[in-house]
Amino acid sequence: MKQNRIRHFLRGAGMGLALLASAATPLAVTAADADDDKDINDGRKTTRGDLYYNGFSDVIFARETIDGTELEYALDGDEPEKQETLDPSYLLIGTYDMDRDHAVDLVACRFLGEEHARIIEVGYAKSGKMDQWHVIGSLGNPDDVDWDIRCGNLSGKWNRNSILWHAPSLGALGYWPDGKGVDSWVTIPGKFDAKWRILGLGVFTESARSLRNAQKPRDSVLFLYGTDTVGYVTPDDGKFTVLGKLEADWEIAVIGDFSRSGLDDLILFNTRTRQVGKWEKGRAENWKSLGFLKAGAAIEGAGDYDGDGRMDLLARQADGSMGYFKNADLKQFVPFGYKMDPSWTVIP
Ligand SMILES: [Ca+2]
Ligand SMILES: [Ca+2]
Ligand SMILES: [Ca+2]
Repeated sequence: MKQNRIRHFLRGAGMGLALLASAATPLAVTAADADDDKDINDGRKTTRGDLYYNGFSDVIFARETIDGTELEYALDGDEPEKQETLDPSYLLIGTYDMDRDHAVDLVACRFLGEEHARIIEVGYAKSGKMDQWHVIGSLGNPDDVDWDIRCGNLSGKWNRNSILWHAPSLGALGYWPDGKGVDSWVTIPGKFDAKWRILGLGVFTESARSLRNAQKPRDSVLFLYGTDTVGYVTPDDGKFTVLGKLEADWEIAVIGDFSRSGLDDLILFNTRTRQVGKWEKGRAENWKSLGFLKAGAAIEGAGDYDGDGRMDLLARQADGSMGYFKNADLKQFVPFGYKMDPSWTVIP
């Protein structure tokens, strides 16, 4: 598994409301709007990583320095442009649309209070603009529990993203649904201890269908259990379904619906042989080889970089050249025309 270098386990405390009750200064900030609970499909589709909603994925680069996190945005395949540097209290989570305008926002958390770990504030920068920071909620955190915080559509409502919290030391897994804060905490039943590591969120079940029979983008939590078992946990019942086992040197590189089945596929990478493969619809039984990466090349993410409605694989060549494999076809590399040093991480 390629680790996002910007991401690390969070230092924090306690779980959900029980945790909040024990916090010295409980905080709950929620920006609720009038139609908060409505489940509306407006027919528009959010493109992954698309900061300004034009149907072309953008690439967000970040790197950590002593002063904080440097950010650069490469819009629609153009050269990256420097953004303001975030102070070290920020930890980036990823790009998700939190205010339902179909333009993704940069979701992050901040460590506030004494020793910068006592309160975790989760919020988003609208369309990646740091001067438009919106607080989703804050979690009092007196006991320094490590939290892994993620984002995805866990409630199954159209175009609503939730904040997922996982504390292996407590075995706790739960989420703040639909852009709401700590008061709305939903526990996912089960004990998810240190054997459980989140790989990401994705759509792996076909059960969620709307009245119009269109697939709703409800995510499950993709986990690596133990050293080699990949499977997903459904948010309602905490049920774990095994998708497959990773053989030696294989890692999950990317989650995305490349085959346009409505279910997410898993793109796998072999760190020794450099082979790239796919578990179609996430299932190991649907294994397919996609080919081999050149030495020094790496898969960096996924999006629709040419705006044709199909997912492409973002890649970096050995010389730092950024580009994408059209439709995840390793024979069709399309360069963006700029290079990025590997010290720059791509934010999903
Ligand atoms: Ca764009
Ligand atoms: Ca947005
Ligand atoms: Ca495409």
